[in-house]
Parts: sequence; structure tokens; C-alpha cells
Amino acid sequence: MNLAQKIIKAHLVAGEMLPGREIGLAVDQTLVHDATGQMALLQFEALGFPRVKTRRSLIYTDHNTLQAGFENADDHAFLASAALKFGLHYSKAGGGICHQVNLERFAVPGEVLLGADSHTTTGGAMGELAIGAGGLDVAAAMGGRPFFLPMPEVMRVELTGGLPPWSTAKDVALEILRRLTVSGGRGRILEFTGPGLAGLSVPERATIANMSIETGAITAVFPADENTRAFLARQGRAGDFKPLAADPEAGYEAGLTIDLSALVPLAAAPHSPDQVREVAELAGLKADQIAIGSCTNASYEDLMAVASILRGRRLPPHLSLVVAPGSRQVLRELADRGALADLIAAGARIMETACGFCNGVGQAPRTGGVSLRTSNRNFPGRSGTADANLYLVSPQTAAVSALTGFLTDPRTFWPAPIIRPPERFILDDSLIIPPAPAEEAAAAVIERGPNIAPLPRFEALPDALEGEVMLALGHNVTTDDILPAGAHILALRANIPAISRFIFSNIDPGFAERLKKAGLGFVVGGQNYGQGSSREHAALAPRYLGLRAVIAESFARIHKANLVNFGILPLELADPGDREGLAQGHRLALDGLNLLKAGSRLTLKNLTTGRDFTLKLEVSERQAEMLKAGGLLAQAAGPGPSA
Ligand code: MIC
Ligand code: SF4
Repeated sequence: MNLAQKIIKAHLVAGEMLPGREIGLAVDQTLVHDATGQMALLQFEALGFPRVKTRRSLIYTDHNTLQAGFENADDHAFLASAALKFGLHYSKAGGGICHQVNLERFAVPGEVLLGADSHTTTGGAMGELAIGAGGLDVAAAMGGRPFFLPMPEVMRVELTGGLPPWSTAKDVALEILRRLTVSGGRGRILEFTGPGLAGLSVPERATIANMSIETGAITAVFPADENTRAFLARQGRAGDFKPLAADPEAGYEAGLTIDLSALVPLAAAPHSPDQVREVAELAGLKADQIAIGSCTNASYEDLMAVASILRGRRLPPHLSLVVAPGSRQVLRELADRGALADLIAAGARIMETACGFCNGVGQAPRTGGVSLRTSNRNFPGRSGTADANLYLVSPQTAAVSALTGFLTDPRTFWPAPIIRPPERFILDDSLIIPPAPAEEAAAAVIERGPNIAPLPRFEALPDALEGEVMLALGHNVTTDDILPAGAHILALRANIPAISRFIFSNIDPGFAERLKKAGLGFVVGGQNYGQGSSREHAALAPRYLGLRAVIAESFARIHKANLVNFGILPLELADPGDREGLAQGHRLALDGLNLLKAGSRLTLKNLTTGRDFTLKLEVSERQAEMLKAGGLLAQAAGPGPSA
């Protein structure tokens, strides 16, 4: 067996390991944060669980740390009190970005981690099976239920050779995206093997595993080897190590080989992580801003390399450089080693150890500005500036470009820094509050400020639906398109009525009002609908407005599961060419919905044009039942009058 199959087998509680068939996995650890955790904890409560049943469940405060009004602080108080009540760890604001901290302090080889964040895949660097999901799926897992997903195909990514100076793990991630695009990983786990692994540290592997989600992959997994052992020892966690690898003759459903020695510095150009070009081709582009940080590239190694490039030098006057360390450990290491002083002296603006600029919380570029970023997504509008141009690069390329003010091939700067991690990192978990004993938890009261709105309730699926196409879109619609990032919207993550006003607001500001008024409607999309972030609000809030079905050529995994969880039909066009026959304003009708089953074929009538279309419902039996009930929460509440 390959490594992914071994971990799946060890956690399998339902289904058969046949690619595409639904399987259920036991979950060891979960994580949520202050953008997805509010819903997850409200849902955990609504599902009636008294206390988490996983080995460890964590809440991180990293996305919503800008307290420009009472909302985020209210959310934090809610999350901290829910952690106390239900037996979770709570990482306070300032602790760091969930994926970085998780890797440093909690990830364990061979375990299953389920996270309410798409970049949970980062844990694959540790030999974990680390998967992103919607908050409701994570809430169910926190309560001890299995996590369901289609059995993945496993793609072998064989790494040969070694990285040349100035080529980095980020360039490996970008090379994979160049080859697979934003949809080539769909349905797959990327499993890394080969002699090239020996030269990649756990934080470097984390950069690669992190961006595996950008290919649409379910996750990525690396073996647990000597480099893993060394990383865990530096974290004072040698006892968590266990060697893990694929069997020597393991089989894979697909394969890819990357010769690391042939890699050059790469960049993802606007507006998709798969628009990959060589930095050398783009060199000379004037940058307004450079932003270094995020769960992709804010490790000790990354930021020490940046500091060593900037040491004793100054930024050009036109440029703004922001640096956000990934964790408190990284920040304290930078401070103790003088690297923080080097960054400040060079002119860098030091940001909080949080997601920050990566999801539009601060540092929005100027109008039409060019921003070079070490993060993982450059979708339109994600930075907070609708027409900004974001280029995704390595920390090394970012740092060298910060010295010139132009996108610069780092190979023109010599020598490349070599960063060696210390024997033992500074271990300081003082911002992570462990679960309270059961008696203290029982007495705890959950704090609900005015920003914590009650969960909406949804009725069962009627037998027939008739409504308008509210919006017709193309391929690769992202969840950032559906529910944009940005501080003012993030602050409403615990308030579905309020956040629903922003659905599709960057694409069609009238959408929410129109759908709410109609009370029922449809959206049409192309391939890979709902790629990107795991935010279940991109399903929950449209459902609240009246969205009952999305008709697309294909769906991204996490979003499809979120649609089902909230009772929205994810329907695939049997003939992709049919999308042309469905335009905004067309009136559509579906019936026979009470008889839905896994694999059902439905006839969609376009009442405006008189044409009929065939649609497929590619879900499991479990999901078909959930859809008929009106979603997971409605199903759990049982039949009865709905509010
Ligand atoms: C992202 O990077 O897009 C986010 C913000 O971390 C999201 C989570 C969210 O929007 O709730 C993700 O990746 O899942
Ligand atoms: Fe945070 Fe950005 Fe990572 Fe999402 S991608 S978890 S916003 S740092």
C-alpha cells in the first residue's frame, strides 16, 4: 500500500477503499479558527454534543484579529467560552496562524486531522492525513462522528535531485500548479516520494503540502522520516515521532516526477495560482508592496532567510514591505536572534502573527497596485483592492525584490542564504489555553455578544422547485467570488443574516437582494465550481437567501460537501455544452425531488426556452437523504415544523 492508503485503512470506519466511493474516517484531531469556528461551535451545540470526543480539538484566533469594532472581540469571547465549555484548546490572538502552530506543536505522523480551513493540508508535511472541510463536518467530527469523503485516488509525486540555490519549496509548489492547474488534483491525494525528499525539511514540505489544495487535491502527504524526527525533536516532541512510508512496491493511480535540480524561481501571475511563469520572464515589474507571511511561507527558515537578505540594506522609497511571522515561536526566534532588528532596520513593517494581508485583513494594495506576496491565493479582490495585481513568490524572491523595488530574479543576488534551524526552538505555549476539567467546563457559560446570531433553520426539500437563474458564471468560480474575503465581511462570520448581503458582492452587487426578494433561485457555473477556501458561509448564506440548487459542470470537493450540508442541490450537467442554454433570468423547474437517490438523473426544464436538460446528482446515499431533509442540521433535528 501507499502511505495515504495505510493511514486511511487505519482510520476506516465505513465504506470500501475504492476510488470515488464514499468512505468514513475516524478523526484524531480537529482545528477551527475565528473565521470558521463560530459556525462550527454553534453547530456543535445545535447537534447536542456535550463535549468533544476527539483526542484533541483546537480553536485558533488568527483570521479575525483586527478589532475595528466590537464584532471580532465578541467572536473571540464566544470561541474562548465555547472552548472552555466543550473541552477544546483555545489559541489566543497573537499565538499564530493555525497551520503553522499546528505543525510546530500538535501535528503527529499517521494521524487524521480534520480542519475547518482548506489549508489544513499543511499537516501533510508531518505525515498526517490532514484534510480541510466545512465547519459543520468538523463539528460532527468533534462530536466523535466519522468524516465522510469520496475515497481518493493517490497520485505519486516523485521528487528527484536537489534544489539549486535560490530555488525553494515555494517553487516546487508552483511547479506542481503549473503542471496540474487549479483542477488537476481533484479527487486525489498527492503523495510525495523519491530521493529529493531528503533535502526538504518539514517547514519546506509544509509549503508544498499547503499549496496542494490549490490544485483541487484532497490533500498531500509526505513520509515521516529522519527530517520529521529532527523537526519534532527541535519542538521538544521527539516522542510523537513514528516512521511512516509507502511500501516499496506500492501502487498509485497516477504519477508525476519533478527534478528539483531543474527548478528555477517561479511566480504565479494574476489572478490564479496556476498562472505560473518564471520570475526571470517577469523581472522588472515595479512593485508597490511586498507582503511576506501567511501559512505558506512564514516559518523560522523562511523569515530568517528574508532577514539575512535584508540585513544591513534598505528598501527603496516607493515600496511598502510587510512581514507577518507565522507563529509566536517564529516571532520570538526572530527577536532573540536579532533578525527582527534587521527587518525593522531595513524598513519592514512588522505585522501581527496572523493571516492578516493574506485574506484581506489590512494591507490592501493601492488602486491598480502590484503586490508580491508569499501567500497561496491571488484571486481577484482577495487583497481587499478589486483591481490589484497579486504575484505569488517565494520569500527569497520577495526579499530580493524588496531591495530593488522590482520583481527580481533572486539568482542575480549572491550568495543564497543557508538557514539552519536551532537544536531546540523556543517553546512557549503560553497563549494556548488547554481544555478545562469537566466540572469547570460544566459550570462555564457561553458568551454571546450581539454579533453572535442564532443559526438559521431550513425546511426539507420540496418535491418540486421552480425559480430563476440568478447568476450564470464560468469555470473555476472561487469561494472568494461567492463570499469575498476582507475585514468588514469577516467580522460577520457569526451572523448569517448580516453576512448574506455580501454573497457574490464583488461580481454582482445586486445578487443578494434579488435572491432574497425572489425567495428561491438557482446559480449556474462551469467546471470546478467553488474552488478555494472551505468557508461554509459560501453555502449557508446563499441557502439563507433562497438558493436551492447550483447547476455546474463540476464542483470542488469541499464546497460540494458544504452545499449538501445546507440542503442545496449540487447538480452536474450531463452534457457540459448545455451550460450555454442556461442564462441569467431563465426560469427553471425541477420535480421528482422526493425520490432523489445517489446517482439520480433529473430532468431540468428551462421554462423560458422550452428546452430540457439532464442533470446528475453525484452524491452518496447518505448525502441524498441529507439533501431531502434540508441539510445536516435539519436532518439531526428530525422532521417537524420549520422556522
Ligand atoms: C482562506 O485562505 O481562504 C481562508 C480564509 O483561510 C479560508 C477559511 C475561511 O474563509 O473561512 C480557507 O482557506 O478555508
Ligand atoms: Fe490564513 Fe491565508 Fe493561510 Fe487562509 S491561506 S489560513 S487566510 S494565512
